[in-house]
Amino acid sequence: MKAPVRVAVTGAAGQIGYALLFRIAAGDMLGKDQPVILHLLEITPALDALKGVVMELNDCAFPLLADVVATDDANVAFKDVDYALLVGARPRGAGMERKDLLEANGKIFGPQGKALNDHAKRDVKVLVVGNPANTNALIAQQSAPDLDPKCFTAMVRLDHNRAMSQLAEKTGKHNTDIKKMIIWGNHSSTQYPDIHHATVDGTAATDLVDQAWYESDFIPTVQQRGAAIIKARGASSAASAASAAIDHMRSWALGTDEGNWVSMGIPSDGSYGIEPGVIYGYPVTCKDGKYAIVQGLEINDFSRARMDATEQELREERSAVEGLFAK
Ligand code: NAX
Repeated sequence: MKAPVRVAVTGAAGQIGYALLFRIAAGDMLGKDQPVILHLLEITPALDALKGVVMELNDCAFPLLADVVATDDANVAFKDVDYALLVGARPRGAGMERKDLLEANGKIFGPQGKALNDHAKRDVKVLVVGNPANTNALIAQQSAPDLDPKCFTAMVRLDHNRAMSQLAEKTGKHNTDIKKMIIWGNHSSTQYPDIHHATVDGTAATDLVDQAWYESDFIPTVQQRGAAIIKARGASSAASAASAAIDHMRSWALGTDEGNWVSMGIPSDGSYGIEPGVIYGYPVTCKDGKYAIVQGLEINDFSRARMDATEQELREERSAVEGLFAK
């Protein structure tokens, strides 16, 4: 059996946390041969609830769960961690403008970035789930000057999975038949789900669906899926978000399948003409614990306009938070 790795989860007593921790402890994220020590971070008022979650984790008697650390101190939560899933965030309150939301989250992700900088393993893999995920990831990254900027990623995998599921349903195939889906840009309603490179059971997706469906049905459905779930369930996506977080980390740590790729929000290096530095959804392949942007894809005018629109939103978000990086 391998030596245990340390996995931090913030917002651990929240609804995504509740759907996430048990799957990590069961080995779904890092494999059935990889023991884990869970580091759970919550705000002080949620520590009692967190205690209950820890009791349940223990009651599962998971063979792979080596230990649990539960705390309200980020310096303890991120000590020596190999993986960090930043789920806890400040939700948008009534009458809150986007700027207020970014600022409130800056107060969370700045200090957490600094704590990761000071305490985490040097090759820590950080996934930000808490919204606005891309810009929260940027704040944490900019507050961690001693860590490689590539350690910080944001989750667009739920959007990626939603897009695969929609295309599978439309074409009467299974989601395992869908390859090479892409979510470009921000995890927000400006995200661009791109099927131009996708295949369905080996056939180009664009040969199987018409442009009207793609433009007027598929794209808005994927972009607004989160809102549709809130309307139906009376609560935001939790199990599917947790599942996507598991998928994101698993791909990053254990690699992507040959002949396929996944979408990850990562620091732009200027690929595809995107402003360097913003955390942008890209198609990536992963190998040996590292991700690489898929290069050389042809981008038509339809895609270009949408990729630029979501980039513009990320540039604006970045301008709004530039003063919030923790030093
Ligand atoms: P919950 O409100 O159920 O849970 C959040 C938890 O975070 C709470 O227990 C809270 O006490 C804790 N928390 C708040 N501030 C904290 C801090 N500074 N340190 C540690 N813990 C803190 O929300 P949940 O439904 O679990 O969603 C969590 C986040 O995921 C939200 O920001 C949500 O918008 C975001 N989502 C992101 C998605 C994505 O695809 N990137 C999809 C799902 C989800 O909407």
